Amino acid sequence: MRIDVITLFPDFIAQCVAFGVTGRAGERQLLSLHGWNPRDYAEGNYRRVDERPFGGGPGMVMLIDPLRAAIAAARAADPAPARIVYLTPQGAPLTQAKVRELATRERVILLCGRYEGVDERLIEAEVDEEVSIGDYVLSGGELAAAVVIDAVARLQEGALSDAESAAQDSFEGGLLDCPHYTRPVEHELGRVPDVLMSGNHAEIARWRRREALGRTWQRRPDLLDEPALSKADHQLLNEYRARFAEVGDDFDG
Ligand code: 6GU
Repeated sequence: MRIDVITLFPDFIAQCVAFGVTGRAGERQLLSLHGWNPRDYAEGNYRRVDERPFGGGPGMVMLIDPLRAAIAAARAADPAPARIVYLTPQGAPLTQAKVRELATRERVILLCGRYEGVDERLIEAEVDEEVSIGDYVLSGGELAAAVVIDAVARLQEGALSDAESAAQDSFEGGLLDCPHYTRPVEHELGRVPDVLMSGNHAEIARWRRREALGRTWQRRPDLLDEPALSKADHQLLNEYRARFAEVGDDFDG
């Protein structure tokens, strides 16, 4: 996959994804990342990329032409057609489903705004979709772009080892992830649930499913489509609820 990022801070994006799984995806050439700075396409001695908004008000708006030239340069660098995604708090919320969809594309161009935003005419002419990473305000799209790149990189075939397999991640089954434990079994902070050391794989899978369902019910009821759950899942969730009613969430068996 190829990702081009239109940003005033290309070095920041490169640094953000230079480590861990995303760094490795780059080294393995599963993902190629290219930054394009609109300032390099701006005119005049001052290389202006922003101006005051018509109608007045605070902040600055990014100019059409430097952005358009940077997008054109990015497009021209590779013949594959690119989807243009603008990172903005006005966008559709980023979900794992959206990440999966973007991850299947051959090419994506991420457009990062700074200041109050980007001239709306540039968005209308060039942008295919607008994406937000949550209901809070960042001072620019760069961190959001790094979030998209990370989430998409780890889904590229070969990016994760078996041990890191994405299949069991939170959200991949529409549920939050179950809790995890490692050595030592006994610690002053508590004991690892016995079932995880039983060697009984069916029981372990059942425990993990119950914890994932229970956590999702407790923490993110908005994600839980109860009517759509299987009979077995209903039973697991009811077990969790019964236990919760009895001992709260510090039960570990
Ligand atoms: Cl994509 N950009 C900015 N500037 N702020 C955000 C955001 C994006 N998503 C949430 N807040």
